[in-house]
Amino acid sequence: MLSPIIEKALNEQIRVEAQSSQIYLSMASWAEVLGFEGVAQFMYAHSDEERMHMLKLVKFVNERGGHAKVSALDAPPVEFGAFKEMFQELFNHEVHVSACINDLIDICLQEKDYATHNFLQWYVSEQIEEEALARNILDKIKLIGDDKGGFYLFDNDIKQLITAV
Ligand code: OFO
Repeated sequence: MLSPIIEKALNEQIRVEAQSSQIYLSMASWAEVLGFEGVAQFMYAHSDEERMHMLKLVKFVNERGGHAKVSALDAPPVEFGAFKEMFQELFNHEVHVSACINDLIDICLQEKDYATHNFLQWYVSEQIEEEALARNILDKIKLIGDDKGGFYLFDNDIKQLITAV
């Protein structure tokens, strides 16, 4: 059984994951409109992955006797400047999500909710991977700089970084 404090905190994380999915969907659409098919595919897949993170939390909350709630989301930006800025934003957002997970884990320890603490370990590992992936992409983009040919190759190569949802 979830305490009201844990239920509220998990519902907030459901909103964070849904918001992440929306932001990456908007990034995907922007990249697609600009004709960068690989980046668009990567972002669409990433958006799906965030939705899966959200659904996993929804199921957990309901299985533990709580009520997972679907809340309003902020509209994400529709344009992202340059790809370097877009991937920087993706990295910053993942760092923010990691901080949210850490806060959630703190609350679990305060509440002595070891079942939720255990469930959240999956998210801890996932965030390590996601931050590393975002950092890796950002490093590549910085190396490419203004080289259009390099970016064309990157747009093709990024498809290989799509992880199974
Ligand atoms: Fe990429 O954040 Fe979910 O967990």
